[in-house]
Amino acid sequence: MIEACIFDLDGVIVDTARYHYIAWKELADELGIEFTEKDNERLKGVSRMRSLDILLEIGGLTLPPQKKEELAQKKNENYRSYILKMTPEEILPGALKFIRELKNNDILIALGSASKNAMTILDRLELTPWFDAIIDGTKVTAAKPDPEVFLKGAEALNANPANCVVFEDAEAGVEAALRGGMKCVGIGSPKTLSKAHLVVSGLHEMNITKLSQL
Ligand code: B16
Ligand code: MG
Repeated sequence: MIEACIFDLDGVIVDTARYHYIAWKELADELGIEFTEKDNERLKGVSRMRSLDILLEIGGLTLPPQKKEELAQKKNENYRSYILKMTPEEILPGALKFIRELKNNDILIALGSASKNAMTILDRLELTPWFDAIIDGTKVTAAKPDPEVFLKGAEALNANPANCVVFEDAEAGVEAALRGGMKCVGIGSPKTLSKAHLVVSGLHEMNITKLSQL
C-alpha cells in the first residue's frame, strides 16, 4: 500500500537547472573559469556549497572559506533574480495532473529538495497548497545520498518509509531514497538511474496504476 509520495523539486517538478547554469556561468566568467552545460550536469541535486567546490575544482582554484561564502551568496542572489520571475507555466508536463490524481486517491504529498530556495519556487509556481509537508535545504544537515531529507518527509507525514515513493532525477537522490528504505521512481535516463524501481522520462508518464504496481 502506498501512503505517500515524496518529490524532489529541481528536475522533477520544474527545470531550474537552466537558471542555476546561467548564474554559475556568470560567476565562472568572472573567475575566468570555463564552465559548460555538461559541467552543470554535475551540480544537479548537489548542495550550493558543494556546487561551488566543483566549479572551483574545474577551474583549479582554491579559495578561503570566507571568499567562498561571498561567492555562493553572489551566485544565489543572481539565481534568485531569475526564479523570482518564474510562473506556473514552468511546471513540468504532467506534474500537476499527477499531484491531483494522488490527492483524489488520498495519497499524502511531500517535498524533499536540497534547495534552500524551494519555498520561493513552490510559491512562484502556485504549488505550495498541494503539499502536506515541505522538507528543503533549510531543514536538513546531511545532503543526498544521505536519506535525511526523505526520512524527515516521511516522519512529517507520519508515514512508514516502506510505504513511501520518492521521485528523483539525480543519482544521489535515488541512492538516498533506497537508503531510506523507500521505493523510488527515477525521472530521466534509465542508464544513470538504473537503481530506481522504475524510470520514466517525466511525471507525464506516471499514473495511479503504475504507482500501485511498484
Ligand atoms: P539552492 P533538488 C537542488 O535541488 C538542485 O538540483 C541543485 O542543482 C542545487 O545546487 C541545490 O538544489 C541547492 O539549491 O542553491 O537553491 O539551495 O534537485 O534537490 O530539488
Ligand atoms: Mg533534482
